[in-house]
Amino acid sequence: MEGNHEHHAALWGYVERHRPAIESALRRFLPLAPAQIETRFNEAVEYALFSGGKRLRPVLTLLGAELFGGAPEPVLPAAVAGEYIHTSSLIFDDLPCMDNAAERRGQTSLHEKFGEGLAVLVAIGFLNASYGLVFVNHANLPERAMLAHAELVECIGASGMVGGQSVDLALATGAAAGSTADSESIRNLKTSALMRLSLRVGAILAGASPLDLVKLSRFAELLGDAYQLGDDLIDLDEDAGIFVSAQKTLAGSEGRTLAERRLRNTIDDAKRILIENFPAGEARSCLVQFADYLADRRK
Ligand code: GRG
Repeated sequence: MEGNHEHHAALWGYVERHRPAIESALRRFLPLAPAQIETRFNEAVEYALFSGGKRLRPVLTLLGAELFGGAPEPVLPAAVAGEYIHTSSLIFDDLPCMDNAAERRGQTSLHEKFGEGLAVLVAIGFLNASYGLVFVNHANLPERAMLAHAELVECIGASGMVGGQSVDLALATGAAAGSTADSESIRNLKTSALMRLSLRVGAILAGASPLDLVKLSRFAELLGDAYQLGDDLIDLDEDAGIFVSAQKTLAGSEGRTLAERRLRNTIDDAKRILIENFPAGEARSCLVQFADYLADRRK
């Protein structure tokens, strides 16, 4: 990521400029238990949230608002919701009953450090804290806030992240039907659903039209696809030489060159949607660079 900074100057400038406000909003709405509850819950909440996340989802919400002429400050609480949902999903995903990961962001995973029970409670705490955040600062725009809230609920649910994770779970245990496992849109559901939500919530609160929102969704879905294709390429790098393992990923089965070309095409399609539909300006430039960043990133 560091090496790409100069190519994505507008985006990283934007991220750096808004990072202090994002971090303080993340702290402001932290789901902390009252002081008389003397467990390690609050320590675990802090450990889960302040462990080096890039805060891409909050940035998408701010950009979603700015793309439609909205100011970033009023949507900061809604931006926080995306990061809380993300944090919650990572905690769930790392559990032994899911992906069983001992590490996250180069550190001991939450359940390894604090125990599975507490990890589940912290994940639910973050999820619960996210639901109301789209209403903060928008009491005077209840229709927009209610629409944003409905999208948030749907994003987490059976047709979004929870359903998407059930596919991954089935794949891991070998229980998925072939057609489900191969469908790329299903495969990307959990990643693209939250990117789409983060962007759209900002746009909805800033007053974007239904047609604008459709275009934005298409852009976000392509971003999710690009993220997944990038992950597959990273896995290929890591698995180089281990044929069987590489074969399990889409990139492995189709070949590296094909995967690279598909990633390129996906990013080009995503950028074209932005340029053909939305006015030039800082927000659009940042989103274009966001797409480029996903195409270039390597672990
Ligand atoms: C109920 C919210 C909820 C989820 C349950 C477990 C689950 C369903 C979904 C898992 C979702 C998951 C782990 C998706 C992959 C997410 C992903 C793309 C992570 C990497 O995101 P970055 O690069 O990470 O933004 P940082 O570390 O920067 O935050």
